Amino acid sequence: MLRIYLFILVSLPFISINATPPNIVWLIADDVSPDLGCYGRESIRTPHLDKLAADGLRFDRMFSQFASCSPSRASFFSGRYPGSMDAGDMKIPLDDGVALLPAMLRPAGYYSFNVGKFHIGGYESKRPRPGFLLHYPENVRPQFDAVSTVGVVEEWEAMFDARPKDRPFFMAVGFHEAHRGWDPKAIEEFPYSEDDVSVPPFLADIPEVRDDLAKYYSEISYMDAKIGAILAKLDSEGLRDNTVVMFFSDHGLPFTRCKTQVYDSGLHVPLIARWPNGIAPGGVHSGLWELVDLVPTLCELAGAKPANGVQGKSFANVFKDPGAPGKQYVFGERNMHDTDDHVRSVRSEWYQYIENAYPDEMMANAFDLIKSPAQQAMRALYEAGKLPPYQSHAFVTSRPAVELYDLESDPHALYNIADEPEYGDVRAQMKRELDRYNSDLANRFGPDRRYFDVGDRVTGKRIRDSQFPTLRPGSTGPAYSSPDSPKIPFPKE
Ligand SMILES: [Ca+2]
Repeated sequence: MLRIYLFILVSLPFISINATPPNIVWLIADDVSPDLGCYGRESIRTPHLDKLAADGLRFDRMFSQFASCSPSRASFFSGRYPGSMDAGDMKIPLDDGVALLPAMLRPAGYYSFNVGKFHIGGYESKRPRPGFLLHYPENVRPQFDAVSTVGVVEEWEAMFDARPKDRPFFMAVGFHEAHRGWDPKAIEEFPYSEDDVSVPPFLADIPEVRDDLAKYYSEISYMDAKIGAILAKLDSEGLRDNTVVMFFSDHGLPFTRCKTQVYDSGLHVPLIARWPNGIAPGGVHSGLWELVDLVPTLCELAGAKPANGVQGKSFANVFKDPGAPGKQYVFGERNMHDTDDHVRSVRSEWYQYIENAYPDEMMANAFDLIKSPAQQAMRALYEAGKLPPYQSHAFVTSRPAVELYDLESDPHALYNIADEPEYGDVRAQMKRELDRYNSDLANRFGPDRRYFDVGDRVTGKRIRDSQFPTLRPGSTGPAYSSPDSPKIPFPKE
C-alpha cells in the first residue's frame, strides 16, 4: 500500500502532461549570455529570473546556432539549423514553406501571438527603431494568430488579455534588452559601477570595457523587472501550474569575440524552464542542448506534430529526469551579418572544432560591435601594440583555417591547439562530425556563396547603399537584393 501511495505521489506532477496541453510562454532576451544571478553571477541583480530558476530547471549547457538575431530566431522558431535555410543569413527572409512553431501548434488547438522583437528576415527602414525589429515576412505573419503592431514589449498585456480564454496559448515575448542602443532608463534605474563588473579574459580590463559591461548589466536587470510583471500576471490569472515558461536568449553578449562569433562567448545561452505540473523545482541540467531543440520539445509537450524538416531533438525527458544525458555534439555557424563570413563549429563536452572558410580575411563583425566604446578602445590598444594575442582575435588580418580548443583546460577558447600532434585524433573525430553537419544538416550553401560586406570591418562605416546583402560576382547561392526579390521555394522534404 505504501508503495502504491508513493507511486501516486511521485507521479502526480506529471499526470497532466497529456491531459490538458500546457500554455507556452517564451521570454526571449536579446544578446544576453548566462550573466544572471542564478548562473553564479552574483553581482548582477536578477531576482525574478533567480526565482524562476529556483522554481524550475536551469540548463547549464544550452547553445544558440548562430550568434546573430535573425538567423538564430529563424532557427529556434523553426527547429531547423540556419545553414539549412536562406534565412540562415542576417536579414534574408524565411524561405517559402518553412513552418514556425505556431503553425505546428495550431492543429493542437493553440492560439499563438508574438509581442516585441521578432526580426526574422527582411528589414524595414521605418523609424522609430522598433520598426526594423518588426518585419514579418509574408509567409510568417499568417502562421501567428496575432503579432506586434509597434514592436515594444509593453504591448504584451493588451495582447495577452485579448487572447481567447478557451484555448491553450503560445506567447513569444521578444525583449530588446540587452541589444546595443542601450536605454538610458535602464542605466538610471539599475545602475552598476565599474567595480561590480568582472571582465572575461578575452576582453581587455580597461575602464572603457568595464563601463560598457556595467551598462550591459543594467539592461539585464531592467529586463528582469519586466519579466517579473509577466510572471505576476500568470499567477494572478491562475495560469502558473500549467504554463511552460522558458527564458532564453538569441545568443551571447554584444562584445568583441562574442556576438556573431561561434565561441561559447557567442553561442552559450541561458535557458530556464518552469512548469509546476511537469518540472520539479530547483533542478539543474548539465547536458548539451541547442536552441534548435526547443521546437520538437514543445511539440511533444503540446501533443503537436513537428513539421517535416525539423532537425532538433526533443529534450522533454529532461524535465522528468534532470540527470538524463544531453547531446554528444552541438553546432554553430557564422554566415552574413553586416560583413560576410562562412564559419562552422562543432562542440562536444570538452572540445570545440572550428573551420574558417576565409582565413585570409580578418574576423567579420557586426557594426554595433565595431562601433562600440569597448571594441574601439581595444582596437586602439591593438594598434599601439599593447594588446596580448589572446585578446587580439578580432583585429588581426588573418585567421587560422582550423581551430581546436580544449575547453577543459582552456574554457574561454584562447589557445588554438589544432596543430598540436597529440590532439590529432580529437581533431580528426571532430572534423568527421562537422563534415556530417555540413553534408546532412546545413547543406543549403557552401563557402562559394559570397556576399559583399555592407560596411568596413575596421570602422563599421557603411560602404554600400543597399541595406540588403548582394552577391559578389561569380558567387553561387540565393540572390536576394531586397525583400521584394522572389523567394526561393524551399525544397520538398
Ligand atoms: Ca540578438
